[in-house]
Amino acid sequence: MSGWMCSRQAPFPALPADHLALTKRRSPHIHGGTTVTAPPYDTHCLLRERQVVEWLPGIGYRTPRDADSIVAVLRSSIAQWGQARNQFTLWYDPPRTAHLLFASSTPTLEGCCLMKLGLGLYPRLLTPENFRFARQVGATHIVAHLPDWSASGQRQVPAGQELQSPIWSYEELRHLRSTINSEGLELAAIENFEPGHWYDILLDGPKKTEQMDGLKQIIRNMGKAGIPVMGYNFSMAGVWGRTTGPWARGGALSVGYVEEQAPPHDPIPNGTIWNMVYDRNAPAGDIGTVSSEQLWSRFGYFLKELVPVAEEANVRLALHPDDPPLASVRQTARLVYRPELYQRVIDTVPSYYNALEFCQGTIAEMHGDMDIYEAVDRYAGQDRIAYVHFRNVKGKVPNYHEVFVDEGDMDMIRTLRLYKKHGYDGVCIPDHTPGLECGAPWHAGMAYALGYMRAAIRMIESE
Ligand SMILES: [Mn+2]
Repeated sequence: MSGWMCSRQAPFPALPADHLALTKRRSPHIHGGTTVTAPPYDTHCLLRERQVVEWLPGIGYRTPRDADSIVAVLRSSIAQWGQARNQFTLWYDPPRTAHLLFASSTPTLEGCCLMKLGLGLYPRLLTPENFRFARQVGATHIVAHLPDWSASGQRQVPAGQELQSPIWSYEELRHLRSTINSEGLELAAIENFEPGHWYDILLDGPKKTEQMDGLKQIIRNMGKAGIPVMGYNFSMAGVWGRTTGPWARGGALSVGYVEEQAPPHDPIPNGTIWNMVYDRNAPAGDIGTVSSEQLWSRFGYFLKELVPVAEEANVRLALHPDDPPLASVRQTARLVYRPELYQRVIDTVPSYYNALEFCQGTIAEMHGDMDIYEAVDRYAGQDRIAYVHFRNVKGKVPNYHEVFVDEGDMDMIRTLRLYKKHGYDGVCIPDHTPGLECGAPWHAGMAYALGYMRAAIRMIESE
């Protein structure tokens, strides 16, 4: 590999401004840290305060070459660096250039996986033991699922304020990320605002403007803390109506939506959003009907207000589709219940920072103009997937079951090849899995899914 290395002592060339802009746009995982230690090899690039200085003689952006051959060269180098346990992350921007980025807190990727393996954890699971569990099964990233962080008792919130969910401060977020970093992992994303942060944005209520200011501050705090993605679900009814049964292989318990077993579509009571109570003293009554036009209007307000802040903060907003993907639930319309509706989301405010929390399982449950493979191809091809929920399913709405990653309707390897085709370099997490029959059903289920994913990613990366 020496043929394309430069000397560590060589001066770094200045890059044109448009290149730096591209670099910043394509690298949400670069955070404004301090200069990092370059590996004890010849230096390719150095990350300094959100700037990448790149030096790849002969294969840089000035010399267009086939992206695959560049990546092949980088891969062989990375395999060696990985063994040396240096810290790096790789992405490439086909076909124009290839970059190696060194980030101060990005854990080592062993070998070369453009896709990263992650584990999603609820507040009560955000413990050092579970971080080590994630490392042990090969994950490098954590997604922190925080909709009930305040109410869970895991967060220090003044008495009586847990339902109102004060906005997450920079210090809290920094501490959360540091705790994860200290176990050798990176915090890839936060998933879901707390109901108290934004119920009147969803409901078009009197506190809408005030709560939008709060969301903007959260996004700024996340950017400052170096958390690159905010996953969310723009929905009144949230995840609703699912039942549990022995539907996965061997009678493993899993969830699903079965029309005959679903509860009645009663209207949503006042003071409740997402099946969570934010006001115990709300007046009697319910929120009534929310039409599709009303929902898209509220969503448009949300995006137009928040995306510019997200761009400034270098935090991607990532929308989860509706689960279950019905056109309406409890008399409230749903935003993304067909795969093509994701395009409407993208087109509402075109920006790299208006992105998707791409739930393969939910999309596979949908009817629509395209199947799951066309959906991956389309949205990965637009570089709008911030991270992936990688799970499998049998059936479609209104009757489907979640199953083990290797037994559903979807060819998961085929989907991975499509992510690879588009140079997808984000995180894949198992989302949920059936529980395995043992003393630790959740952990065993996750370990099974992550082991499968790790092997599959390795396999397709070497193709
Ligand atoms: Mn999901």
